[in-house]
Amino acid sequence: MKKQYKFIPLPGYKEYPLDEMKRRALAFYNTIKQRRTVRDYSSQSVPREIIENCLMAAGSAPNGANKQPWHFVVVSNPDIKRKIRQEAEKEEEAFYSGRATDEWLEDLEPLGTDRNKPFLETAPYLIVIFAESHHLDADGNKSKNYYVQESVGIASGILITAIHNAGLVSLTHTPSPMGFLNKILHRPANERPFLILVVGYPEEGAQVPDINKKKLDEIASFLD
Ligand code: IYR
Repeated sequence: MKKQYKFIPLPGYKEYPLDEMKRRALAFYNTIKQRRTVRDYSSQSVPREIIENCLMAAGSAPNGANKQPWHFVVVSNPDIKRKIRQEAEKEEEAFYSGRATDEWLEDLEPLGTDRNKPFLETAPYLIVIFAESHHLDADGNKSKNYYVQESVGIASGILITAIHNAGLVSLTHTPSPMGFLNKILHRPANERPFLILVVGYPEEGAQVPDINKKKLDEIASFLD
C-alpha cells in the first residue's frame, strides 16, 4: 500500500509583529556573523547532550522527499581520532606536495592551512557526516534518495549554526579523498563521507585570519 501522510495545521507557527521580526532578523545576523572557522582547539570536554541536540537540529533539515539521507558518526574515542588524523594527514601530504594546483595552493596560502591536522586529535569531537547515496534496508533492498548533496549540505549548515549557537566552535575539514573514513568507522558502501566537522572549545588565545565577507550588494540582487 502506498504511504499517504495525514495533513495537520502547521505546528508551532506564530506570526511576530513586524517590528519584532525586524529585530529578530538583525539579532540572528549579529549572532551568526560571529561564527568563525577555528583551527586551534582546547581539549576541554563537551557534554554529549549538547552534541545530541545540535544533531537533532541538523536532522530537522529540509531534504529530498524526506528521505533524510544522512548519517552522523560522533567520534570522541582517542584511538579512532588518531587513526583518522593519520589517514587524513596522508591525504593532505599528497595534496600539499603535488595533488593541489599552484592556483589552489596560492589561494590557501593567506589562510595559513597546511598538511598538519593536530585538531583531529585535540578537539573533543569529530562529527563525521556521511551522505547516503541510496538507501539499503535491512534485507539489502535498494531504494532511491533525492538531492543528496543539497540535503546533506543544508543539514551540515544547520549543524554548524547549532554548534555556534550553543557557544562552541567548529571547523569543516575535507581531506580528499575521504574513503578511508568508511573503513575506520565501519560505514557501508552506500554512504559517502561528506565532511568532517571538528567541534569543541577554542584553544586559549586561538587566532583566526582577519577576513571579510562580501557586502550585501555583492551577494544579492533585488528585482522589484
Ligand atoms: N583539505 C585541505 C585543503 C583546504 C582546502 C580548502 I578549498 C580550504 O578552504 C581549506 C583547506 C586542508 O584541510 O588543509
